[in-house]
Amino acid sequence: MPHRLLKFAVSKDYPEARMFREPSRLKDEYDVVIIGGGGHGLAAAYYLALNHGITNVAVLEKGYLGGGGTGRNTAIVRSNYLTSDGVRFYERSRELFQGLSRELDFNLFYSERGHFTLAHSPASLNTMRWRAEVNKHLGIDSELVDRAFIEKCLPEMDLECGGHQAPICGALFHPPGAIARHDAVAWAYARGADHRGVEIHQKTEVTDVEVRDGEVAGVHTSKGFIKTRKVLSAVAGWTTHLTQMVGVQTPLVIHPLQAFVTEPLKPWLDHIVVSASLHLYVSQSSRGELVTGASLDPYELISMRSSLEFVESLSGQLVDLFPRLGMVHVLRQWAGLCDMTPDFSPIMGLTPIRGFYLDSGWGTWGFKATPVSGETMAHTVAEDHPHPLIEPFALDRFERFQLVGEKGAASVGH
Ligand code: FAD
Ligand code: PYC
Repeated sequence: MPHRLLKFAVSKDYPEARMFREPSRLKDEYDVVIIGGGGHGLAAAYYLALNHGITNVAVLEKGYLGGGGTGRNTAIVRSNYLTSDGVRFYERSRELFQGLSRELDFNLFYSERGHFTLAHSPASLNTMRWRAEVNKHLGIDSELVDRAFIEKCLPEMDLECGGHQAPICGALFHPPGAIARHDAVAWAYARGADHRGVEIHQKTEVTDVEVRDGEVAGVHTSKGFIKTRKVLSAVAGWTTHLTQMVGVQTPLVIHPLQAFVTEPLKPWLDHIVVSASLHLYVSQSSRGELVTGASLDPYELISMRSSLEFVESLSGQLVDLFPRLGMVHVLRQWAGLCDMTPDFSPIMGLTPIRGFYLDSGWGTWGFKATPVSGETMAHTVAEDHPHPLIEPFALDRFERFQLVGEKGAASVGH
């Protein structure tokens, strides 16, 4: 054991520094209140302080930091989307992710693995080709690959899928596709925001938002009323609760999404593999666990219960693709809430209530957007004007029929 670690273990003279302060009470008033201590809310707080010098900010979290989707996702980061608006947005996030461990002085275990989206039919190969062309046009490393290439990179995979599914005929390959340590992203942004003066209040629930004459006047919380003229809602799967409080209508529907991890194995799967036809994706974490999931539970529900049916069906599909996994044990499973939009793109920016800003519609795709959503929402709140990168994601696009269709690029088939 290293000497320094031993010193920490046995001596009271070297207490572990706390990640961030635990403020004892709420102030009467803040310049900005951020609802939700997930990655998005904390990143927005960090960039408000860093880029705009706004530090009289409170992040209010009803549970614990990262206890929502941020600590429940499968940590895939990529920018191989289908629309130019989507590609530009997620690519900015990927760029920020690349330098984030250094910037926040916190090891986020960001690991570039290469991301395969498998095609099992000529039709899905066509979608992959379309994505590859859009991606390449915008300077993203992304290309169509054939069976020989896939076999070379993924020798353990059965391209015939055990004869139970249509064979794999090609794939979209995105070399910069990466994974990261999801909850560390929340902690690192929290620490960065705290160091710059932002207050983070856990176990503090927002129970109502006070609106007077169409403008935000404050928030009611489980610990009392706070005055503020700017509220950022960054609550992902709970967004419909918040929008009901202020009377803003959105097309969001909430579905559970489940995942499981296996016992840890020696490293053998370098890449991230997604099959829309098999409704599954899998990667191997730095701890050796296989992290895997499927498509959404097919019903609207605000519940984070997981089911045996999910593990049974996903395991079967996984073994079709990787027969050796038949002997591997499942370690744990869980579910999270996904605020789904009709076009599989987020809803970000201003709302009809002055001073009420939305960072929502993160569905199954929001972890990778954590840095860019923080950066662009901080700009939007500070300037009271949408950042150019999020203009396409405005709430009123549904009235203007200007959807940003990303269904064909959103993780597994839904
Ligand atoms: P959250 O992390 O959910 O944070 C919202 C917070 O708000 C919560 O902590 C909640 O407690 C708090 N809150 C709610 N209401 C209130 C209130 N009234 N007062 C105070 N606090 C409140 N995305 C990817 O990009 N890649 C993936 O690989 C991926 N995999 C996923 C796998 C699963 C199983 C799931 C469920 C999701 C996955 N996602 C993925 C999506 C991703 O997890 C989310 O989009 C993302 O985490 C949203 O982050 P957030 O900070 O906006 O919200
Ligand atoms: O957005 O890449 C993604 C993803 C994978 C699994 C869930 N979301």
